[in-house]
Amino acid sequence: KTVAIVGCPFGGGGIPTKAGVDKGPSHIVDAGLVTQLEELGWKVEFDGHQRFESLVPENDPPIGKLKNPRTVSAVCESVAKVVGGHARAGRLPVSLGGDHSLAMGTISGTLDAYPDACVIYVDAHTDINTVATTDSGNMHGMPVSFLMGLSSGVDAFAWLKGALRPERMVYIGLRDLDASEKRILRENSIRAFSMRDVDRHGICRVVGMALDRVNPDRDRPIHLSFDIDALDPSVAPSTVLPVQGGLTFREGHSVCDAIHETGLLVALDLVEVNPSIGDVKDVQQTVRVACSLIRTALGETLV
Ligand code: DIR
Ligand code: MN
Ligand code: MN
Ligand code: MN
Repeated sequence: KTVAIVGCPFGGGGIPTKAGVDKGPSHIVDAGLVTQLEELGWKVEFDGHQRFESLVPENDPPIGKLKNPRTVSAVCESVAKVVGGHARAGRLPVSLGGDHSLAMGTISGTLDAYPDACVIYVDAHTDINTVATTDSGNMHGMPVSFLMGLSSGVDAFAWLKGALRPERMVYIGLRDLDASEKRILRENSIRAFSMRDVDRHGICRVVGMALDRVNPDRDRPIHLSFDIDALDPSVAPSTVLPVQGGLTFREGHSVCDAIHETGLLVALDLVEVNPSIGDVKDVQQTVRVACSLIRTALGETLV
């Protein structure tokens, strides 16, 4: 029962004018995450955050619209090796971001170790724009397309296998999609539970339906990729792209709780905490919620 904290201080896939997301991991660890998880009975492995400086090319001009493509690729390849290594050794990697382009690394690592794993992606956004459809060129809006092999032909990402099958991944919390992304979901029959589904059915039924889709026999390992912006901005204000109408504090925790209850969680991401957004109280609140979600996914109960 060992957790490995993989701190990923990286914002190269984020919105250039909203720097600071690379400071998320240090804030989350400094808030006491290691001790909190030890108190839950986990053995916690953490020997400092990942260091990406040496991987970053001196010159990284756009490829098509993609911003910082070689940097994002090199960082994610390195993260994939680290996460995959922990998973193969039987440790549960908890990756802290950083922007969500990191999911190309974390989910690749999980799939290397557990080829039959499924992914629960909790986010306000689908992050599934392709090389052809991205408007912004920011790669935090694209990781899922690369993981599914929908963005092929970029040499810099040759290492990425594109092995994630559409029926093995499901979204919860969506409310801010590009038209191109809605089309990609339809064309690939990707199951997506938006905030409208949460309104109608309640979060517990939504998580149940999501699991029925990706894990009908409840026998597949689960990778939970949690973007803090899935939560309402009133709950988690310090994030890169806050969108109104998100999950409440309890709904966010219910997702984590239900996933923990399956006993199938093998990897967790908590990304997009940006300590440069909002005032000191906003940052404190967001970091506290992030730690609390992680604890719940790892078995903390209320009573
Ligand atoms: C937009 C925003 N769909 C894009 N995506 C974001 O840039 O591709 N994802 N913010 O997190
Ligand atoms: Mn995201
Ligand atoms: Mn998001
Ligand atoms: Mn994002």
